[in-house]
Amino acid sequence: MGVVNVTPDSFSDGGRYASTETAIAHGRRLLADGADLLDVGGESTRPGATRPVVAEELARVIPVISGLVAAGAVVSVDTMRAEVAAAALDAGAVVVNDVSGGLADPAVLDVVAGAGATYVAMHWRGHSDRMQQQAVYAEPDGVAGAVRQELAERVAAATSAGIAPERLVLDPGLGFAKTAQQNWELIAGLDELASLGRPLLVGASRKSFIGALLATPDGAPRPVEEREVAGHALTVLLAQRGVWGVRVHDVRGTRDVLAVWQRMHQEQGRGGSPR
Ligand code: PMM
Repeated sequence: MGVVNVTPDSFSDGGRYASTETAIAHGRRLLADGADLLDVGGESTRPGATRPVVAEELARVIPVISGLVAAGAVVSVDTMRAEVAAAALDAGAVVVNDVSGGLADPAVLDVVAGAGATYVAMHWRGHSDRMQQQAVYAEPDGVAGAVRQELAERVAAATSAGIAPERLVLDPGLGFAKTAQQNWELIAGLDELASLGRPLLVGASRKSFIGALLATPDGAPRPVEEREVAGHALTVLLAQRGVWGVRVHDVRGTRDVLAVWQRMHQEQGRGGSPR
């Protein structure tokens, strides 16, 4: 899943593709680089971000979705709002990627169910202005146990709204109400989420826990645009764990590392043993 943020303020690429034209051109490049799915979003979820009004979010994403659908892309809309989800599906999107898993605007679930679309429910505890205060997970189950439990509740809400279970994808929500330490614990405990029986999507690309991992000795985080190699290493590990998808900014590099992984996987499947 390639990221097309049509926002002035996303932490990872804020402002670079904020106009319709630059966003479409960026999406087309990601498509040419081998993205299976393009995720178009008009609201930044960086910690402390202020939300755009609905009309602004619509004006950002709908023309970009139409343009990318016309270019042959399979498109998802990254939104927490029912009105935006409905307009995006009308414009040709086929997936709704809701970082709130239906908590911010429960009517999203009805829109997705009515359209028969695919739904990505991410683990979320609150809007960006207050999510870092919510990064508290009780022992003994810790972050993986709590995220599993809270995602199970979102699965129940989505299916009771009429979304078919086979149209549901789950996402641990790295960086959303989670400290760097909790993100790593969650990645290590991914099998616990897989036990919910739904495909998993993981968004780690360029996030601050990678910046913190690669910080200088005096603690300066690695700049956003220099986190890609570590992200690719994580993609290989996630592929090995059997995730359904990765949400990334650098589609070309991701395709490269997956080509290596897939080739070796195929060889091992044929009985070859890597030296
Ligand atoms: N992360 C961001 C935005 N949308 N959607 C899903 N499903 N999973 C994520 O981890 C996720 C998301 C924030 O990152 P960005 O600013 O780079 O888009």
